Amino acid sequence: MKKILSLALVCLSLNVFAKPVEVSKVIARETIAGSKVTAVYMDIQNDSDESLKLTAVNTKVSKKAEIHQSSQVKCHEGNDSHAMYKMRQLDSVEIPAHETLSLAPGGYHIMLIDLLQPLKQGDKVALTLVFSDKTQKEVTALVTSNL
Ligand SMILES: [Cu+2]
Repeated sequence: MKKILSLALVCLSLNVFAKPVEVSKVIARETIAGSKVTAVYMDIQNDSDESLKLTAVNTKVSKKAEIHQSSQVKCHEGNDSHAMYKMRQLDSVEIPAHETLSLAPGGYHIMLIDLLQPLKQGDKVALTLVFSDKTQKEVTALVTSNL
């Protein structure tokens, strides 16, 4: 009887402290021949009442995984202007309470740097997402060439 009671308490406390984070549409871009970097995209849904930050990403397929943001910048050369994408590394990216953050081409992404081997269409890449509340989430990215 005592055992049943303590089990019930564990379940109850897990429910109370659970931070419902759902990660979906996890995809990685197939590497271009000769390239040792690629980008990973996903949707991160924060169903909790508190804002959460993605602070780090760990993987075994590359030496480094960084959080990046691409932004479009206008370049002017004489009378000519054209748009190009610039990206910068971020320490973290915030997912506000009850919102979904999309990591997508042209915006936020996870950059895999110094890949140990090329990624081909259909490959799967295991990633561990680390959040500001110290929770971690394991996700699998499917490699695709259609990006
Ligand atoms: Cu990048």
